[in-house]
Amino acid sequence: MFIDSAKIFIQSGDGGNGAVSFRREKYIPDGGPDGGDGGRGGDIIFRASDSLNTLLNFRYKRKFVAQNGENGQKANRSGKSATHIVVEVPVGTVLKDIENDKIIADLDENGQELIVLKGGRGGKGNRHYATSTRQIPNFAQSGVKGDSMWIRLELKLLGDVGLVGYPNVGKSTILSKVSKARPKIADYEFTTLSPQLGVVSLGEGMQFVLADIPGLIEGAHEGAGLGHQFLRHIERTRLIIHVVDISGYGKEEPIDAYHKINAELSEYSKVLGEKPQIIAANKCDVLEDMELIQHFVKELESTGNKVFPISATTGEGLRELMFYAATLLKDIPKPALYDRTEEEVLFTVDKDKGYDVRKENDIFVVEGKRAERILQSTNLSDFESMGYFQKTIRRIGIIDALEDLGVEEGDTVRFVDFEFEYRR
Ligand SMILES: Nc1nc2c(ncn2[C@@H]2O[C@H](COP(=O)(O)OP(=O)(O)OP(=O)(O)O)[C@@H](O)[C@H]2O)c(=O)[nH]1
Ligand SMILES: [Mg+2]
Repeated sequence: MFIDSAKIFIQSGDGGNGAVSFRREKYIPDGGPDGGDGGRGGDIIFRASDSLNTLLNFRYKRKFVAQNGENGQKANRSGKSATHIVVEVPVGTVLKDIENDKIIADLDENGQELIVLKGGRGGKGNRHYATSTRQIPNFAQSGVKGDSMWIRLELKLLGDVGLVGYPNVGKSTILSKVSKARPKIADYEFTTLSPQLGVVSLGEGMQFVLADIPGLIEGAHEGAGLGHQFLRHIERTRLIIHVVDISGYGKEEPIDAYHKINAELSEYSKVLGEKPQIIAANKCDVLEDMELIQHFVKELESTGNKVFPISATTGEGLRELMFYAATLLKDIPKPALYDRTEEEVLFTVDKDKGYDVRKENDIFVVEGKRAERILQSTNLSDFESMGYFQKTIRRIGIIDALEDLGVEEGDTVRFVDFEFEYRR
C-alpha cells in the first residue's frame, strides 16, 4: 500500500531552570552565588532521507516528543541539554501546519534538514545576577517552555515520467501494460483516485518510474476534478506522456482535447507548461478510419512533440513509446529543486509568536497582539499581578529577546503603551 500523507504531533523540550545556590566551603563564610544554568530542551528536526520511500512508518509512530533540559545545579554546574529528535522522512516530503495548512517546509534533497520546533533555552543560574549592590541574588531564570504542534506530512511522488490526460483515455491501462503496477481500470471517468507508480524495465538497465494520476478536466488548475491535487507530483517528473483518446470522436475533438489539457498545465505552473511531452494517441484499435490518425499525427507533430499512435488494449505501439521515453530521459537531468514561490514555502519555522521586540533609539519596544493581551490581563498596581506579568513575558521568550538586543539594568522598555525600567 502506498501512503502519501500522515498526521503527526511534535513537541520540543522545555529548557531547564537556572539554579539558586551559594558557594559553601570551609572557611569561606559568605560564598557568592554559584547556581548553574539550565540545559536546553531538545529540538524537533526533520531530515529528508533517500532510504525511505513512503510515510508508512508514521502509521505506527505519530508522536515525537523531545526531552526537557535538566535544571542547573550548585557549584556552577550547568544542567544537561536534551538530545534533539531527528524525524526522518522520504525525499519529496512536504510539511504543513495543520492549523492553517501553510507549508512549513519542502524537503527535496537527501540529507536536507530543518529545525521545525526549537527546544526552550535553559534559564540562567543566579551566579549571573550578582551585582555590586546585590550580592545575594535569591533568584534565577526559569527555562523557556518548548512548543508543540500538529503537522501534516505529504509525500510528493517522484516519478520520471507522468501520464497525463482527460479521464477515461486509458492512462491506467497503459501503466498496467508496461509495468507490474495493477491500477484500477474501468470504463468510467475518475476511476483512478490517487497516484499510482510503476517501474518500466526495458532491459539492459534501462528503466524508469512511470506515474499515473487521476484524469484532468477543464478548470483543473483551479481545483476542478481530482487531478489538480496531484499536479504537484507531475511537476516533479522529467517528462510527460500526454494521452489522448482518438476513438469515437470527430476529427478535431482529440486535437482540441490535447490543447485544452496543455492550457490547464500552463495555467497551473510555468514548470508544468514547459515540461517536455510525448503524445500518445490511444485506442487506435477501435479506429477504422486511418485518415483520422494521420490527421492527428500531422497536426500535433507541428507542436514539435513526437506522436505515437498506440493501443493500450492490444499493446500496439507501447514498446516504441516506452523506448522513446527512455531515450529522451537520458538527456533530461534529474531535477534538484523546482521553482517555488516565496510565500508558498516558509523555511523559517518560527511560529507567529504574537509579539515583536525591537530597539528604537535607546528604548526597547515590545508590541503585538499577544503582548497587548498580556498587558490587558495585568493589574499594574497589584504586586502579585505584576509578578505574574513578569513570569509570563519570561516564559514566552520576551525577556530573552530583550536580552538578545542587549537590554541592561535601568534601560527603558515600552511594552505596548506601558513604560518601565528594566530590572532583572
Ligand atoms: N478499445 C480500447 N479501450 C481502451 C484502451 N485503453 C483503455 N481502454 C478502456 O478505456 C477505459 C478507461 O481506461 P482507464 O485506463 O481506466 O482510463 P484512465 O485514463 O486511467 O481513466 P481515469 O483513471 O478515470 O482518469 C477502460 O474501459 C479501458 O479498458 C485501448 O487502447 N483501446
Ligand atoms: Mg486511471
